[in-house]
Amino acid sequence: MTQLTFPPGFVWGAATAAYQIEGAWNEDGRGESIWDRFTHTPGKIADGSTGDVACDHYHRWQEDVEHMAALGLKSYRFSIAWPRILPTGAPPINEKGLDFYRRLIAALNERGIIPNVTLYHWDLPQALEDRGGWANRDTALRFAEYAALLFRRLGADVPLWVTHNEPFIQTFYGYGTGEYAPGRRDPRVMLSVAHHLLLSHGLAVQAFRAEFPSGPAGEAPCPQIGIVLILWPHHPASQRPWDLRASRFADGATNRLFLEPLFRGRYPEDVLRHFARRGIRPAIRPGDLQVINVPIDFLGLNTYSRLVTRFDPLDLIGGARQAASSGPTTAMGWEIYPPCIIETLRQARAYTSVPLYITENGAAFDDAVAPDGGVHDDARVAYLREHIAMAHRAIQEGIDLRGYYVWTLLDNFEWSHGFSKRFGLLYTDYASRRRIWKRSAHWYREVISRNGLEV
Ligand code: GCO
Repeated sequence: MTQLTFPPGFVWGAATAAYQIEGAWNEDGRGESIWDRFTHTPGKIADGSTGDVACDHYHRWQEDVEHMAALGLKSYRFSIAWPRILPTGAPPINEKGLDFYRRLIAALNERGIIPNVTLYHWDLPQALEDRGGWANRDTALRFAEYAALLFRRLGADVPLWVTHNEPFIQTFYGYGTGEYAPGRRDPRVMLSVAHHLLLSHGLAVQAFRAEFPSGPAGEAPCPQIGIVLILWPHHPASQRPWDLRASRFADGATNRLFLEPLFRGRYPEDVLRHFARRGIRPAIRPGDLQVINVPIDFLGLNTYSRLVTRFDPLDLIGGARQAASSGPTTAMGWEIYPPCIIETLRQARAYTSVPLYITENGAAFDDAVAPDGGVHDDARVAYLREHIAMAHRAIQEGIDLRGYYVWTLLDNFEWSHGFSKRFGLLYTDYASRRRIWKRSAHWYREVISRNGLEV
């Protein structure tokens, strides 16, 4: 057994997202979001469920904060539901919605748990989708207005702000394949959607700097702002040129399409060319890329697995298809591949020297409450142990990794899978909404209290 110790001040966290846990979808003035509309449309969600109640966190948030304190979390990453603040996407403010987050943030700060707040985890106000959603450039301007308002009202109490969570998922699943809200299958708008999401990020960061000008040189700014990307390490299914090309394209469409504009102020040529040949072009205006390329304070990375790609001539958009994985998988069918942590961090480091966080990592398994009342999720403990060990190796390698967040605090609404996939440290009993600590929660509490683990 070796003891792996993390640097002092390493940020141990857990993450959630508003629509996945809050419920109370039409309470206290909250407006309709694209996820409400989507889940209320029959056939969209595997088990026919919705986020109308979800984990009922909106009413049970105090209990949830107590669980976080008992776990010893140093930070809690969550998102704000835009339609709670601005029910139709634009002012006036719904003060009751703002109050909910104000109270949550205060309770976290009182317990020494750093709030890490995402402005957008996919729950666009439906009123904005009705005007074109992210395919409409105006949505980027509305987002900047919403962000500025939150910076003004809550900004100083939140040390870590995130503009977007995984613009890739919103772009491709929301507007390309339609598997996620708003459920549009319109590949022609995909690149414009990505561009408007990125533009809205840049505009929000500008608004943030206007509210919180940088301090003296050499001093870490507080509060800070960044973005969260999902990065998949890509591996070709074989060394044949067409598989290599397909894998390179998959990396371009998922990872480089976002990394390059954010950190180099340009889109990857090969990806643009690939889409242009299929008549898909982003609506870029002069000056946009400078806005997107605005300096940020940190980068958050979500990583779960890797993608092994083989060429597929029938896939008209990508020419790429994911090969079936040979190793063990999670309940999502995702290969368990711990080096995803270090490969993802290395790719990010090639683009930027800002501090990095793993803002999501975790696994779904078919957890059940045992006759003794416990949830013995040994597979999740093993998954987390191996992935956290990789995070430690990355730090040894000199990567400036500042924190690690488990996805997720408690079992919740897993998008188009509904409640059928459990990722939580805490088990949610959906009949009673009771939370039960899984073995992984007890284990993670130990990791946090020792600031490390044994492998
Ligand atoms: C995501 C989302 C989470 C998911 C998680 C598991 O990053 O995709 O942030 O909302 O629930 O990734 O699929």
